[in-house]
Amino acid sequence: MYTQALNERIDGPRVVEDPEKLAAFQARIDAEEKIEPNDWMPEAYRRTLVRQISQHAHSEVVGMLPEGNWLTRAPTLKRKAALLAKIQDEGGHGLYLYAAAETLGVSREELYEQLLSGKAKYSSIFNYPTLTWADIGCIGWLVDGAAIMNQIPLCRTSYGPYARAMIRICKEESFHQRQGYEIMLALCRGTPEQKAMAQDALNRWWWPALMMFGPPDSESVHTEQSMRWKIKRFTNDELRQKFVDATVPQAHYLGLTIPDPELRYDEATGHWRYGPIDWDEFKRVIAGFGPCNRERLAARRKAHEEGRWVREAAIAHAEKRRMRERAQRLAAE
Ligand code: BYC
Repeated sequence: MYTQALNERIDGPRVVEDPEKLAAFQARIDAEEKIEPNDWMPEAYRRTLVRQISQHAHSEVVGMLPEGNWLTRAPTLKRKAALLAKIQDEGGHGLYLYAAAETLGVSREELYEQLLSGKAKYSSIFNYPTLTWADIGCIGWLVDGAAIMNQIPLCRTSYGPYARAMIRICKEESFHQRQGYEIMLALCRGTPEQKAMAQDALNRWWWPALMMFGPPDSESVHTEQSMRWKIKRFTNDELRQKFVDATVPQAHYLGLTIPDPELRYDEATGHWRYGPIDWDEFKRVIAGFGPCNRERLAARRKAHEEGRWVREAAIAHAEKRRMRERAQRLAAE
């Protein structure tokens, strides 16, 4: 029943599935088997994956923009080389993820069109501006840190191509997080002005980083079903708590203050308890009204337009090659 209900919420006609097939599919999931592209799967499972994987891919390519803003202003050659490598990795992550989504019967062009038209979502975090060099440190430390927390469990997600893509992505994310933390460490050990810049960046990025994990479990539309299908292995709130527990001591090591007056260590549970998150801000940002939504989509549209001649040339070249090969084959016959 829940499968049918889910189908109504996700784009596409409602599909009524064969209960026997559904039960056999769930048994495979429960037995921790990986689902592969040619296996039977409920339509709602396929749509959920296309939605999540494509949003993830879009987040990677939009996520290149806030950091790209600092490439020409990186403080040293070494910093510039590391940042450049990180941004290129993100482009690569987008490509693996679009390829994983394509195994579910959608084309990359179709998915990209959904991003450019504003129909598809991408992570809320990339709609915030990067005002100082410390923001690049915070993106690596907090944004990639949150991404790792969310993505390590995705290496065990039930859909094979997604799980395999995530293994490689997570290795690279780990370097990204370290380079960010190292930027923060250098700033915090620097002049008082540099430390103040690090604190200011933490003040601005902390709450948006917590929002990356998605709405609270009580309001998360997809969590319950995605957990049953083992697409998600932890709920949004569970991952958010793991992130807070891992990150607070790192902030203390830097000598920085987390901008949350209600933050306190709970001896009984061993968890850091945090204050209320501004979910109205989150809703505004994912509805398209964050500080940089327009700018981000405009940049992606411009890049797509400027790359048109490359795509056309590649298609023309492939066509020419195909014709030549065909002519050679005919001549040989
Ligand atoms: N931003 O029912 P829920 C990176 C949407 S890339 C925007 O909990 P779900 C990086 C959600 O899509 C980081 N939208 O959904 C890159 C849904 O809307 P729809 C990206 C959000 O899917 C470059 C609605 O809210 N990571 O780290 O069960 C440089 C209800 O939510 C957000 C991934 O994509 C958000 N933050 O759980 C540096 C990881 N949160 O689709 C770093 C894979 C929720 O019904 N994705 N929404 O219109 C996931 O793990 C899950 O999709 C989420 C959401 C935990 C994000």
